[in-house]
Amino acid sequence: MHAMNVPKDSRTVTGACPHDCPDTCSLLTTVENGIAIKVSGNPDHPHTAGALCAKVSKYAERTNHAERILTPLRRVGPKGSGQFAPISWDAALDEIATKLKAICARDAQAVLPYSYAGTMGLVQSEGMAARFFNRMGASLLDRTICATAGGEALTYTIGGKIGMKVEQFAHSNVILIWGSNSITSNLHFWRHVQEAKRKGAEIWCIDPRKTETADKCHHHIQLRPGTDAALALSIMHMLFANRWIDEDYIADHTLGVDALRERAAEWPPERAAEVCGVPVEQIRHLAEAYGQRARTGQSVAIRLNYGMQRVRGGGNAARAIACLPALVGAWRKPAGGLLLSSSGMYPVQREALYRPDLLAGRTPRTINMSTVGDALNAPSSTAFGPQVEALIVYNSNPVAVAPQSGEVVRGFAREDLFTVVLEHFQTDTADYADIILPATTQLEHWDIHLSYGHTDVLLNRPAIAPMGQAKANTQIFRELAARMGYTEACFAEDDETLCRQAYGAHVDFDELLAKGFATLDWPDAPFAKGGFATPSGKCEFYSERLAAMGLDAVPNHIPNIELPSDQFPLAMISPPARNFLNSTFVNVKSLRNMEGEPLVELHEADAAQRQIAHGQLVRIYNARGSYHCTAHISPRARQGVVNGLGIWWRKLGAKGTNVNELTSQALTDIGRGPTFYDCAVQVEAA
Ligand SMILES: Nc1nc2c(c(=O)[nH]1)N[C@H]1C(S)=C(S)[C@@H](COP(=O)(O)OP(=O)(O)OC[C@H]3O[C@@H](n4cnc5c(=O)[nH]c(N)nc54)[C@H](O)[C@@H]3O)O[C@H]1N2
Ligand SMILES: Nc1nc2c(c(=O)[nH]1)N[C@H]1C(S)=C(S)[C@@H](COP(=O)(O)OP(=O)(O)OC[C@H]3O[C@@H](n4cnc5c(=O)[nH]c(N)nc54)[C@H](O)[C@@H]3O)O[C@H]1N2
Ligand SMILES: [Mo]
Repeated sequence: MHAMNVPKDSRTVTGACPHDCPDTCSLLTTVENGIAIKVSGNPDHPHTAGALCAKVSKYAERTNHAERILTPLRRVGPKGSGQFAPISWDAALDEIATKLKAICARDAQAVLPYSYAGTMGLVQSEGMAARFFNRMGASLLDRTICATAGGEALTYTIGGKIGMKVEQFAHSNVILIWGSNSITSNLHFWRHVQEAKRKGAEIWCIDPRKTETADKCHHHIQLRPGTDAALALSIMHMLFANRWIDEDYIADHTLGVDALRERAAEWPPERAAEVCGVPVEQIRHLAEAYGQRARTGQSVAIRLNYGMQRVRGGGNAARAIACLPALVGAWRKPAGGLLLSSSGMYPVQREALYRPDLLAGRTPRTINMSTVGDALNAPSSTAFGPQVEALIVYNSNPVAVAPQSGEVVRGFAREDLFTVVLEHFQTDTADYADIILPATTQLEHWDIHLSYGHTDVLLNRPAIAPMGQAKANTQIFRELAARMGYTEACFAEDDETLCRQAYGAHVDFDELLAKGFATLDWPDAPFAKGGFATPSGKCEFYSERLAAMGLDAVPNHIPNIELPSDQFPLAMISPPARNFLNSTFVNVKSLRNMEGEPLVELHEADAAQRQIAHGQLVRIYNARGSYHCTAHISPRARQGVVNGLGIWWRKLGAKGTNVNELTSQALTDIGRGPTFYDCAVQVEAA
C-alpha cells in the first residue's frame, strides 16, 4: 500500500479478546478517524500467532452493528414484549437506585446479580460489580453454568485448575482430546496438535459427536453421552492388569491407589464397552496406546475440556480422567499430563479487586445461576429467604443460555420483578428488562485478562471512545454506587487502577503496557516430583474431602439421569456452533449466514424411523418443552443421539424457541453445575 493512502490518524491499538474461550487472543485493532475498522490477531503474541477465529475477526462488525444499544432504554410495553423507549442516564440511574434502596431497606438479599463470561476481563466482569453487590449485601451468585463440575473435580484430584502448559502438547507422543471440539472451541490449541501430529504423535478424540476435530484425529471413540467415567475406569482396569503403571510415581505422589485399583477392577473393558456403546477392541487399543507408550518413556497427554462434564456424573468423570496421568507417571514429562483449565495458575488478587470485606460480616444467601428458573419463581420461605424482587443482569444472556427456558422465561416474565440488563444488544434477556443500560464493548474500555487455555496475562486498552452513550460496566456500577450513597474510596477508583490491582506486584504492569501481554512463571512438568495442590500434596485418587461431604471418595461411573426411554428414546447434546460464542454473535449477519439456521443433527437411521427428511422442520420435545428447528441428517450424529447445536437466540428461531427449552435444571454430582447434555428427547416431523 502507498503511504499516502493511509489516513493521518490511522493507528493500531493492542487489546485482548474478551470472549469465553480458552485461547484469549491478543488483538490488534485498526482505528481510522476514531472508528474501529478491523480487528486482527497479534503476530507478536506466541499463543495468538497472528490468527483469529472467524467470529472474532468480525468483532469490528459487531461493535459497529446498527442494532447496538446506544442509549438507556425504559420498557413501554408489556413485560417481555421488547418494546422500549430511550431515556436519559440520569432518569435510568435514579429509577434503579430508588427501586434498589426500597428493596434494601427490607432485605438486600432480594436483589440478585446475574452475570457470567460475556467478557472474561477481570475488571469489566466483576471488578466494580462485586464491590457494589458486596457493599449492598445482595444475594451471592454461584457461578456454575460452565465449568464447576470439572473444575471442582480437578481441585479434589490434583488441587486446582492447573496442569500442563498448552504449548507442550506440540511435543507429546499421544494426545487424548477428551470431550472437546478443539477446532471449534480451542483453535490455537489445535495448532500444537497439528505440530505433534507432523512429528508422529497419535491423536485420539473421545466424543459422542463426529466433530470436525474427530475427523482429523487418528482414532475416534464415539461413546454415548455421559459414559466417560466408565471408559476411564476400564482404561485403568487395563493399566493395572497389564502393569502399565508407574509404581514409583504412584507410591511417592498419589493417595488411595488400593481403593482405585478395587474400583477399576469392577470395570473390565467388556463392561465399559456395553455402557459406552463402543467396540471393546477400541477400548483395549486406547488403553494400550496410553499405558504402553507411557511405560516406554513417551509423553502421553490429555486435553480434557468441559464437554464431558455437562451430565449428572460429570464431576466423577472428570476426576476419573484426571487420575490417569498419575497412574502412568505421565506428569514426569513436560509434554505429559493433563490440561483442563489453566485459570488456577494466575495469582489474581481477588480480595483487592472484589473487596469481600465490604460484606462487613454479613453472609448473604447464595443462588445457583444454573437453577435461575427455579430461583425466580420461588416465593419467600425460610429455606429460600426472600423472593427475588430485583435482578441485575450483565455479561450474560440467561433467557437463551440457562437450562429449562420455560421456567426461566416464566420467572423473567413476573410483573413484580424489577429487571435491569446491561447489554450491547437487545438479546432475549434484554427483551424482559424494565431498564436496559448500554454497555461498552472490548474496543471501548480497559481490562485485564487471564486465560483458561494458556499462561499469559493480557491487557486490553480501549481502541476507541465509547460509542453513543454507552458506558463501561464499571462506570455504570460506580455511578449506581454514588446514587446508593456508597462512599467508600474503592468506588472512585478508575479502570486503569483496577487493572493494576488485579495482579498487584505479581505482574509487571509496565511490560503489559508496552507489549499487551506478559507470561506467567509456570513450570514445565509442574508435578514431575509431585507437589500437587491438594491437602495431602498428592494426586488424590481417594479424596477425604469428598468423603466428608458424603460423596464417593473414589471416582465412579454415575449414569445419566435421563437415560433413553420409550417415551423419549433419544439422548440430546447441545454443543456450541462453530461461528457463535455461546449466544454471542448470533445477531452478526455474516456469522449467522455461515451457521444458516437452528438445526438438529440426526443419524440417518433415527431419521428414517421417524420419516424425517433432510432439511425438514422438526419438533424436538420432552416433558419440559418443544424446540422447533431444521433436521440435518448427518454423519456427525451417533445413532440414538441428536446434536442440537447451540445457542441460538430464541427470537431468531422458529416459534421463538431454542435448545434450552429441553434441558433440565438438574445439577451435577460435584460442583453444582448444569446437566445440559443429560437430556432425553423425542423428535417428530413438524
Ligand atoms: N466457537 C465456539 N467456541 C467456544 C464456545 C462457543 O460457543 N463457540 N464456547 C466457549 C465456552 S463457554 C466453553 S465452556 C468452551 C467449551 O469448550 P469444550 O469443553 O472444549 O467444549 P466444546 O468445544 O463445546 O466441545 C464439547 C464437546 O464435547 C462433546 N460431548 C458432549 N457430551 C459429551 C460426553 O458425554 N462425553 C464426551 N467425551 N464428550 C461429550 C460434544 O459433542 C462437543 O464436541 O468453548 C469455548 N469456545
Ligand atoms: N444448551 C446449552 N446451553 C448452554 C451451553 C451448552 O453447551 N448447551 N453452554 C453453557 C456455557 S459453557 C456457558 S459459559 C454459558 C454462557 O452463557 P453467557 O455467559 O450468558 O454467554 P453469552 O450467551 O455469550 O452471553 C454473553 C452476553 O454478554 C454480553 N456482553 C459481552 N461483553 C459485555 C460487557 O462488557 N458488558 C455487558 N454489560 N455485556 C457484555 C454479550 O452481548 C452477550 O449477550 O451458556 C451455557 N449454556
Ligand atoms: Mo462455558
